[in-house]
Amino acid sequence: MKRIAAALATGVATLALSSTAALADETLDAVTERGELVCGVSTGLPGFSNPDDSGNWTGIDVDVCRAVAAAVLGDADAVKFVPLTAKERFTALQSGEIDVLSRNTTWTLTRDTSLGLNFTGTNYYDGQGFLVKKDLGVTSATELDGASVCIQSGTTTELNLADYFRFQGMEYSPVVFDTSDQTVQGFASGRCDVLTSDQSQLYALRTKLDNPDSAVVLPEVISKEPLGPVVRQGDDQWFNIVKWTLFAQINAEELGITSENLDEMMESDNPSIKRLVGTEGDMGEKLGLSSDWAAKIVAQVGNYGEMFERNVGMDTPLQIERGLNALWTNGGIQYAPPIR
Ligand SMILES: N[C@@H](CCC(=O)N[C@@H](CS)C(=O)NCC(=O)O)C(=O)O
Repeated sequence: MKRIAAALATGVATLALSSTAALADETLDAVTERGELVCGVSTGLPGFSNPDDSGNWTGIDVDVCRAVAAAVLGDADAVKFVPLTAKERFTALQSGEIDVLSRNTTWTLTRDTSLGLNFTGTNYYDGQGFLVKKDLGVTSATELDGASVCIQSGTTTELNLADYFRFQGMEYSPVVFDTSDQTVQGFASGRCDVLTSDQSQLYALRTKLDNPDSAVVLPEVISKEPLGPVVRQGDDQWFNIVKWTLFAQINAEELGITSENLDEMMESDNPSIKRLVGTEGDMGEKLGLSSDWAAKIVAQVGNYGEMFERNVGMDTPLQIERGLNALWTNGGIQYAPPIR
């Protein structure tokens, strides 16, 4: 009896192992063969993922895709961007239409478990806020009883809004849209008193108003919205590659390695720098990549700080301070495990 049970258990273990083995490496192989990474992004959100008139995509989420392409294919431009609404995004990843989802997506327990997906990290720490017309004279979210609220379907924003109003004992009427452009148009044309979304996006959406100064962001932040890249469950190698791409950028900032000084850094004697840029050790090999995988990321996309400043920082129309997204050594919470 015991022997049968043991044999059965071994059989089950073998079965489990071989099915995992069948899935392993699938995405890396597919991307390498295709010569292009397929990345799911938003339909258009300044600073995060936004196409210009000629179809060139920019933003901090777009740069995450470019960094993965630099690490895997050695070319940050070898990316096909697939614009997705909030409602479409998870199905696109589950079905294999995209290799990575990098679309201001909040990491939650439900999404990390029951959707069959894995969040790989946080490229932007956000929180939900409210944008109101200045002439409404409202200075706090607690004064919003009875308001109509423009909101996007299929988001954590919808769920947090319901929680917040219920907990405050306030009423509201939701005005629901599918894309951010529709949501901001709804707000601009007076369909609602208030627009709610992740705070970073409020600043981005405000730039789309005819007169951005006619609207103000209220001080309350009603939720935690850690936004990050997502992959399918079942391909641990790909999960590691996407996860360590962002960690490499954060570590590069911490070590002072930038796209500008990378050549100098290739000559450094600092063991941590040597491991990151690939002049010592076999970190790339462990990921199934070349030894200069992280050097390529930094050369072509930059470190985390460069990526942040270029897309959403103080010199951009969004003018967002590093705040929570500063490195842990600088009063923020961006912290990456060591490359060793
Ligand atoms: N972070 C939240 C909200 C994400 C979201 O989709 N927000 C809207 C705010 S307007 C957006 O980004 N829309 C961009 C688009 O329509 O493509 C989530 O993961 O559910």
